[in-house]
Amino acid sequence: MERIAFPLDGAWEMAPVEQAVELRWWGPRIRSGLSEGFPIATRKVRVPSAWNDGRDPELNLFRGSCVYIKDFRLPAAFKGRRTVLRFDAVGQRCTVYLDGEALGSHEGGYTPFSFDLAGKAAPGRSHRLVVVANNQRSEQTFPAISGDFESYGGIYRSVEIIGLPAVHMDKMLAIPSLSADGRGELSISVSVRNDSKRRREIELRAAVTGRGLKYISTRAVTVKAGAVASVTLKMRIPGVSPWSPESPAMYDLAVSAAGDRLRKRVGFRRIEVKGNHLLLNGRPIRLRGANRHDDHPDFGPCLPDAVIRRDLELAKSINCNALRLAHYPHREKTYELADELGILLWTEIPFVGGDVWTGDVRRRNLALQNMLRELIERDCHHPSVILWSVGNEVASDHPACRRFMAPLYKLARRMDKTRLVTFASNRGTNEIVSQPFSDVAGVNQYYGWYSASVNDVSGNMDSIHRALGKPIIVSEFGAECPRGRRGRKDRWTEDYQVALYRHNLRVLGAKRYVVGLFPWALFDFRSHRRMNVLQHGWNRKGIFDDRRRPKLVAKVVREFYGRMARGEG
Ligand code: ADA
Repeated sequence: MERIAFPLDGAWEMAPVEQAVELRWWGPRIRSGLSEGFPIATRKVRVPSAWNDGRDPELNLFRGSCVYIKDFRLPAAFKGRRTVLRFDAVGQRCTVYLDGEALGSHEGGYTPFSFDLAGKAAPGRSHRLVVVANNQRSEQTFPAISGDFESYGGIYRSVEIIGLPAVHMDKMLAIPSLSADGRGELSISVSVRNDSKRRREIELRAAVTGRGLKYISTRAVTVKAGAVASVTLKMRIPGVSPWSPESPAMYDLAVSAAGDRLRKRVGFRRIEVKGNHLLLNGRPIRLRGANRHDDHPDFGPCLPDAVIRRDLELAKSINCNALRLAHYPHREKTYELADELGILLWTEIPFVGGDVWTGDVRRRNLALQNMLRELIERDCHHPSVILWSVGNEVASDHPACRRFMAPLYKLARRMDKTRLVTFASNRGTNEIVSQPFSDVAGVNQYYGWYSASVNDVSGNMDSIHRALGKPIIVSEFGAECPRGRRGRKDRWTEDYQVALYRHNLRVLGAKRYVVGLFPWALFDFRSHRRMNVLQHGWNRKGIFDDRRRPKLVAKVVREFYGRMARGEG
């Protein structure tokens, strides 16, 4: 018996409510989804979508809670199955109720989570699902107030109910890499649950196929009635083609247990740091990158697959071989396409700013650990991902911050020994987190934009490198201008952006300890913090504008990265 899915995307009812007051007064009605008599009448929306994606002017600036209501009946095929309600992501935190009863809450707007509906939902009955989503920011949230991008709110990725067979796999982590002798390595850890009333002896089977290869590994597993068995399967596969940006060789992985089957696409590559070098499959590589936000003027954070593909192709068109997915996990399709198109990824959790040594520090650290765990669980099979980043521009010159970040590094390394761990710092030589913890140091610098002169780039980067003693990825540099604004009257012109890029690329590209360049940013992106006369709610540091039209600087990057790719940079 295979697992089945019942999609809950499509038409939902939705109403905005003010978090503090209305949830207290109207709580019981809201939890039950009794929309008649709600403080604000419900409206029809399509899930997935974000309420502040720009399409509804009334809600575009709303930072608060919205209630989503959906009535559904499960099809007969769900009879006798354990059912699980799965959200691909809800921005930014939510509480979920089924038929008036709380199923639980989730914090973090970018990764999947699920609730067990065993004994709570069955075919033949009508059910009411209520989701209260909230997108407010404070110094205690992740991202915090200072985060320079939109906090999208709502059910903006897919929702479904999954019907599981009696024996099924709960969670699967498949981590691929490449051994020094060229074998494909795959570590598969999975929990097998037996919901039946008798003990089951099953065969766990993993098959890797593709490119003329078929490699199968099996393991006998005994699971008592009502119990869960955790199993790890290690495969060492001869004859694989290594994955790389030039040759992104992908394979199909199918893991099955008593009829339940999970599929993923995997690829095999090795990433390491040796001295001042970054090595991909044993050979030095320099990352020709850019920073991308998961954002679009027409779709907010719900970019159609074809638009994501086009974004990645645009990155390749300016000779990028890498992207930093700032500052949170992007839609999973992005990673699938990066695998397929051969783009190396830096991916991170939304630990952006925030006052990390006040309030309930422990609770907030656990919330971040959970975001990191969910990111690694979701994306650890993608060969494109080479760097887990545990944050951006936090107060990493402060001892309390170092203590706060240590568990995040530890968790990433415990879950995945094959990737590098980093974070993006803007604390220059005062940095006390990258030095002890990062495999490669991420450095954000805006010489010539926010600070002093662009001529400071070289000396300052050398000082940072001396202080940290490890290879550096310049994770941000850039200048802002609306596309088409020309001249020399001030810094906000395409001409100034070009000059700043030319200097940074030339100076940083010549430093061999700089193993990656990630200009800020690939595209202009929404940010309501950005309200000066030239911004109107957009951060305009893109190489392309919000509609993906190139600025003059696109040619500068394309030519420089082209030379770098040919080994001339
Ligand atoms: C910071 C931050 C980015 C971006 C950038 C800017 O370095 O990490 O999120 O907002 O500044 O444009 O100022």
